[in-house]
Amino acid sequence: MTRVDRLLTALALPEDEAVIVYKPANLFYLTGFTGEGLALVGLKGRAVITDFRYAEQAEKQSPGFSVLSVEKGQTHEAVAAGLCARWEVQALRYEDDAMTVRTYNGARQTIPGVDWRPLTDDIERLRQIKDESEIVLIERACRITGESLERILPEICEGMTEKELAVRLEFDMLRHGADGLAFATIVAAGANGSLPHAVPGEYRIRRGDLITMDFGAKVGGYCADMTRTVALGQPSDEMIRVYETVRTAQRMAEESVTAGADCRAVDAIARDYIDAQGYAGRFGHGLGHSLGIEIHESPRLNATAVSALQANQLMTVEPGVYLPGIGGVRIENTVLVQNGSCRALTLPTTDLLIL
Ligand SMILES: [Mn+2]
Repeated sequence: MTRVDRLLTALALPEDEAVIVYKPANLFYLTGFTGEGLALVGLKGRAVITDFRYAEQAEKQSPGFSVLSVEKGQTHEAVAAGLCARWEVQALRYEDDAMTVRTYNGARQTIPGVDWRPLTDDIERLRQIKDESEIVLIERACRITGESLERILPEICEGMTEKELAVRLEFDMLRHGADGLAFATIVAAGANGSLPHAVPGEYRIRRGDLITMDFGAKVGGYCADMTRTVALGQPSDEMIRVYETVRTAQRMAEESVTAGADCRAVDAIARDYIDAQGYAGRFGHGLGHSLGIEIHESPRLNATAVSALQANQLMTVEPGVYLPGIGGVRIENTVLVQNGSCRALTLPTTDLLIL
């Protein structure tokens, strides 16, 4: 069963309806196509609509789809309108979270006579459960990410800027099989560590600093996500205590990740522990998120989550403690949810490493 088959089944799509797909991540998931364009799928046909630049690529990447190219001056929606007429489409399901108002208004004019019905998160829900081939790619991305950290750790020295360390991690991942980066690398040293999403800058690492590195490789279109915090020279007793608190919270939460576990309860395990150690309010973000084609996917592990985990979901488990003006610690693994347990795919130790 192809992914499109699974979508059509999940939607119980009638013969006279079709799905129009704009969102790059959904387009890639359903068709394999990585260029610009859109897809139209229904019981009567499957098409990728693109332009001359990507037509040959789409033929290669999207077996089972007819590939249509726009003529000069023609819109993708005009081509879609022709297909809708031929397939006698009465209603189109569309990505109400992704189409801009302008695209939506234009498409309604160009494809007349159809009802527009929001998909909400129907495609994203399918994407939550990874298949074998997706797990292999994420596993590979995580392995490259972890090995890059281990290769670069010995290079970290006093005076190195955050930006230089970030570039070294990125170059190493790309040299060792990553196709790209899953997201913009975070390196935050010393007091900058209190900024969960710090942008690596010109700050020069000093002895006694904790250094938080949050980064990931992308392989075959799939993301890895890992954070480690290490010390250059002996850190303060205060930061060692913060480190051990976060490490214990991370381990406790990760041990609770299993198919059937309540997403909010998993978050609470880490949060309650951190609060009880005297850091209430200093762990100001959710415990984790799913990931795959996109770096942030559903479900989430946080205080408002309502779902339960399922086998073959990928989750991050990433508690942190942030002390403004002093520094911070975050430790993050990407894990594969299984029945009865989970398996960490990011392998470097979470012991405090003092370089
Ligand atoms: Mn993350």
